[in-house]
Amino acid sequence: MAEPTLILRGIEIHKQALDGPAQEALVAVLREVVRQAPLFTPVTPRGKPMSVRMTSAGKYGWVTDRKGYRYEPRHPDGQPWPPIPDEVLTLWRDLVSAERLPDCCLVNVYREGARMGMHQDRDEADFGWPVLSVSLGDSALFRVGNTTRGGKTESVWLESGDVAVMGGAARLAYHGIDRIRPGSSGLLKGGGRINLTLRVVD
Ligand code: MD6
Ligand code: FE
Repeated sequence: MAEPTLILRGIEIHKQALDGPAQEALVAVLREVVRQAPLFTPVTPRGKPMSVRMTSAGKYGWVTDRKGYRYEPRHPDGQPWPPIPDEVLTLWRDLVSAERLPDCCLVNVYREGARMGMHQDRDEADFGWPVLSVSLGDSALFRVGNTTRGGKTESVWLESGDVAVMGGAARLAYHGIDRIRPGSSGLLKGGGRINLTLRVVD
C-alpha cells in the first residue's frame, strides 16, 4: 500500500486502498462515532450554513461557527469527541507514520447536492504533517489548484475506498469537492458520501 496509484499536483492518491469488506467495517465503526458525536451542520464565520454535515473523533474536532474556524476539544453539545477508531489509525500508520498519530479525524457527510468550496487546510500548528483523506460511498469530483487562490486547477474522481495523502509542497494546495455522483456506490444505505480527514493539530 506504500506506492500511490497516481499523484495529482503532489497529492498521492491510493486507489482502492480499502477493499469492500474494509469499507463496510469502516462504515460500521463510523456509525458508532456518529452515535456518540452526532452530525451537525457547520456555519461559516460569515453565517452561511455549509452543505456538508460534520462531526469529529480524536483529541480535537474541527468546527466552524460565527466565531471562526478552529479546533475544539469538545463537540458543540459539550461532550468530548470519541476516540479515533483503530481501523482509521491503521491507515495513518501504514501511509504516514507510526510515531506520531493524528489528533483529529474530521468526518464530512455529503448528500446529493452537497459540495465543498476551494479551501486550504491551515488551522493546524505544523504543516510538516500531511493530511490523510479517506473516501467512502458515492464518487466525488475533487479539484486541486495551487498554494495561492486562483490559477489553473486539475480534477479527479475520488471513489469509495480511495485514500489521498496531502503532504509536502501539496500540503497547502487549495482543493475542494465540486459535486458527488449520486448512485455511484451502494456502500451507504440511502446513498451519499463520507470523507474522513486525519490531521496532526498541535
Ligand atoms: C473531501 N477533502 O474529500 C474534502 N482536505 O470531501 C478535503 O478537504 C481534504 O481530501 C485535506 C486533505 C485531503 C482532503
Ligand atoms: Fe481540505
